[in-house]
Amino acid sequence: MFEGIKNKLKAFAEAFAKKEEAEEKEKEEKKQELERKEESKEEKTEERELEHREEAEREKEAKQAAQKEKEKENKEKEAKAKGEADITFKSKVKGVLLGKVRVTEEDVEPFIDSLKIDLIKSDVAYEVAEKLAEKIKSNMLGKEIDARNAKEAMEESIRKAMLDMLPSTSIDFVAKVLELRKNGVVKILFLGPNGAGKTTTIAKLAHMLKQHGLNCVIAASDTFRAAAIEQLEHHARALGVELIKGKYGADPASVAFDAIAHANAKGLDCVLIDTAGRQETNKSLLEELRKIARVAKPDFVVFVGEAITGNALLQQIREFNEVVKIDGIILTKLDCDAKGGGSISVLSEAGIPILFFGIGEKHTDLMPYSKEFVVDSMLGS
Ligand SMILES: Nc1nc2c(ncn2[C@@H]2O[C@H](COP(=O)(O)OP(=O)(O)OP(=O)(O)O)[C@@H](O)[C@H]2O)c(=O)[nH]1
Ligand SMILES: [Mg+2]
Repeated sequence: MFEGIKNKLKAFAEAFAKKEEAEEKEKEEKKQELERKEESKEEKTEERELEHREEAEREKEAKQAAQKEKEKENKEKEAKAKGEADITFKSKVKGVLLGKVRVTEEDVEPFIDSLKIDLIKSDVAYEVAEKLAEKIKSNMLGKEIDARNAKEAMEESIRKAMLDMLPSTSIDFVAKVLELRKNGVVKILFLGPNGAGKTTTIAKLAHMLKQHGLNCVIAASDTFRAAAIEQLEHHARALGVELIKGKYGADPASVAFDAIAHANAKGLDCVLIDTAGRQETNKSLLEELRKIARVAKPDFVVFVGEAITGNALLQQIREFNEVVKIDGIILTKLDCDAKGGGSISVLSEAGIPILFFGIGEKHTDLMPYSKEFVVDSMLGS
């Protein structure tokens, strides 16, 4: 769990312990008072018994049998009365000792304000942090919690608020490809910023699709970055997947076009089109991307972004989406993302499903979307 929240939970628990301490003290005083009252009641009962016995001694022998009977009756009554007194006393004490504390606005307000700042520091977008804080507050207000478990109650409330904000399901990628395959070769275009993990993710997906009996060809449409083609050749060889490449500096759209023609001719199932990384601010490179999309006419467009980009991720996605409509997102390097807030922001605000998370460099290091995974990687499971 990130440090900020950890500290806040600790502070919250301490504040509650103090609140409980004060209440415990008050309750202890009440308890002692109740006990005192109970003791004096018992003393009076004993005095009465003594009087009875003295009176009985003064009675005639003839009345002794009757007196004994009466004493027996009295004793039974007293035992019953004492038992009842015990029950009410015990239940009162029990209520006092339960230690439940109702969460008030006063308890929660200072915590929520600083939690909002922590969320923003952890890459949660401002508007998302605001919404989360409101949800956490309303989850906590009026709740009766055991003061000893204040930290757990707050943590649970944060977890619930986050889970409520995230979509429950995403697109089943393999099922989607199988569905699109009915209409011909499935063309999937990958785009995103420099070094985000596009090429590695394409290799991971080629492996996954192959495992499901789908044969792919990869289009090496990054003809720009040095060693980009060799990098793909290495993956393709390891996976036993075909690769269509051009020369460095060649038109990326024409490489994509050749790969599609190859897949059609060979009866392959899909074409995975790799593209060069580009920043969302570079107009001419974005224009080039538009051209690739115009030529390849992809059935599905995947944005590959790094979870570690944090707050800027949402803006990146919005800019790319203006150029070529994005159908799904893959967030990589979750294994290196200590903060985790970027994923939460994208999921709740982008309105585009996250298909997978990249969780390492191996071909199998791809994890299907699960909101529990996102929240656990932020809060710790
Ligand atoms: N830890 C980790 N590393 C990853 C993940 N995905 C990719 N990488 C690594 O990130 C680096 C860049 O990955 P690439 O696949 O070359 O990224 P790219 O987006 O194709 O890069 P450009 O084509 O240069 O824009 C490589 O060292 C990958 O091994 C992931 O999920 N976790
Ligand atoms: Mg690449």
